[in-house]
Formats: sequence, C-alpha cells, structure tokens
Amino acid sequence: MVDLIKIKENVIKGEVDEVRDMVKKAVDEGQEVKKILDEGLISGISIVGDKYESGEFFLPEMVIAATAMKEGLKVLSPFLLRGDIKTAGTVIMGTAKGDIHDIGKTIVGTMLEGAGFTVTDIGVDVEPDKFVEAAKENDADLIGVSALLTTTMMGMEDIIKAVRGAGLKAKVMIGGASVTQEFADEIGADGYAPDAPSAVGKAKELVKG
Ligand code: B12
Repeated sequence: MVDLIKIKENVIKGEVDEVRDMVKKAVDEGQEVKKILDEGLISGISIVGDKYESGEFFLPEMVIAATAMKEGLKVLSPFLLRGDIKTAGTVIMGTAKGDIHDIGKTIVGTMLEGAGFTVTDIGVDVEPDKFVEAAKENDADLIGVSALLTTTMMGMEDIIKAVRGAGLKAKVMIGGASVTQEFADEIGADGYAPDAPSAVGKAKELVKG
C-alpha cells in the first residue's frame, strides 16, 4: 500500500513524477480518493505554505510543489467527478482579480460538478465585470469566488457589488485560505465554505433558496 505520508513528502519536495505515480498507485489499490487528496496532496501543500511563511522555502519551491500537487490532482479529478447528473444548478467559478491561485478553486469546481452542478470555470485574476458577464451568459444560479491573498480577498466585495448592481439572481459564495465566515458576513456574501466538501453543501443550500 502507498503510504499517504510519502505522497505528502513528495509534494513538499516538488517531486512531480513521484507524486503522479504514487497517487495513481494509491487509486489503483483502492485507497479512498478523499483521503489521498486530504492526507497526501492538501496536507503537503499546506506545509509548503508554512515553510514559505517561515522563510524556509522561497517562491521556486512553492511553484514546483504546486506543480506536483496539480499532477496528483489530475489523476484524482475523474474520481471527484463521479456520479453526475447535471441538474443541481449552474455555477460560475473564478479567482478574484490580482490572484493567480487556482488549485482550491479547481477542486471546489470539480466537486461541485461531481455533485451535479454545471460549472463554468472562468479562470484566475478575474475582473468583477467578467464574473457578471459570465453569470449573465450562463444564467448562473451561483458565483463562486476564490481568493488566497489578503489583498485580493479585499476585492471580493467589488464582485458582490457588481453582481447586485447588475440585478442578477446569482448568489455569491466565497472561499480561499484567508477567507472566514466573519469576512463573508462583513462584505455581504451569500455564503462561505472552508473546504470543497462543505462548499458542495453550501452551494446546494444557496441554490435551493
Ligand atoms: C501553491 C501556492 C502558490 C502557487 C499557486 C499555484 C496555483 N496554480 O494555484 C504559486 C507559487 C504560483 C503562488 C504564488 C504566490 N503566492 Co502563494 N501559496 C500557495 C500555497 C502554498 C498553497 C495554496 C493551495 O493551493 N492550497 C491548497 C488548496 C486545496 O487550498 P485552498 O486554495 O485554500 O482551497 C481550499 C479552501 O480554501 C476552499 N476554497 C478555495 N477556493 C474556494 C472558493 C469557494 C467559492 C469556496 C466556497 C471555497 C474555496 O476549498 C479548497 C479545497 O478544500 C499557499 C499556502 C496556504 N496555506 O494556503 C500560499 C499563499 C496563499 N501564497 C502566498 C503568497 C504571498 C504568494 C505570492 C504573493 C508570492 C510572491 N511573492 O510572489 C504569489 C501570488 C501571486 C498572485 N498574484 O496570486 C501567501 C499569501 C499570504 C496572504 N495572506 O496574503 C500564502 C498563504 C503563503 C504564506 N503562508 O505566506 N502561491
């Protein structure tokens, strides 16, 4: 059996091939996909963040670790997508202006798809107007906004204002490492969730009513 701690260690070291191969092997062995994601990939990249914060790692280490994590995620994605009948609602997902972090957004989008939502991912560094445009075009029920930087998090309020200003029916759900429920309340977001599984629950709740 692949030891998930080894996947975590290889994410930290940025060993792209090892991470991809070990994740594949763990899936083939029948290990639980959510466990591989949480205990292998996500716990590895969190440590990378801590090391960057403490000055032990620099940007290149963070980039290569993110690349390794994304390779692992590619292997897991089809499994996160299982069981879809697309009826739950239409969602626009994007990362706020000035922010290029997309790993969390992609996981949330993929799990929403897996739960039956139709998801349009509009990418990273997205201007508020683009969220509005995409929501109009797709007649969206929900807009999911991700931000990982304290600076770009502040721009989320502009997205909410733009959506409300355009008179759209879409609700706005926010998330990302530094976002909290308190912050979401403060800027008037319709919902917040701390991780992908709870984002699915929150999205269902928001779309229902
Ligand atoms: C990987 C990473 C990068 C990669 C990103 C690669 C990519 N394609 O995404 C690279 C190397 C490019 C990068 C760049 C930078 N980064 Co960076 N990065 C990280 C790191 C290590 C991990 C982020 C991650 O992917 N986590 C894993 C995912 C799964 O977690 P997540 O994003 O939080 O998502 C989960 C939840 O938050 C939630 N969620 C996420 N989005 C949404 C959306 C909705 C709607 C909902 C409901 C939920 C939800 O669900 C997800 C799944 O469970 C973090 C450290 C950390 N602890 O977060 C730093 C971190 C976010 N980065 C940081 C910084 C400073 C930067 C740079 C400014 C560095 C620099 N000097 O250039 C640049 C910013 C560039 C920019 N303009 O955006 C700081 C931010 C500090 C701050 N508070 O502002 C952090 C916290 C590191 C640190 N400890 O200092 N980074």
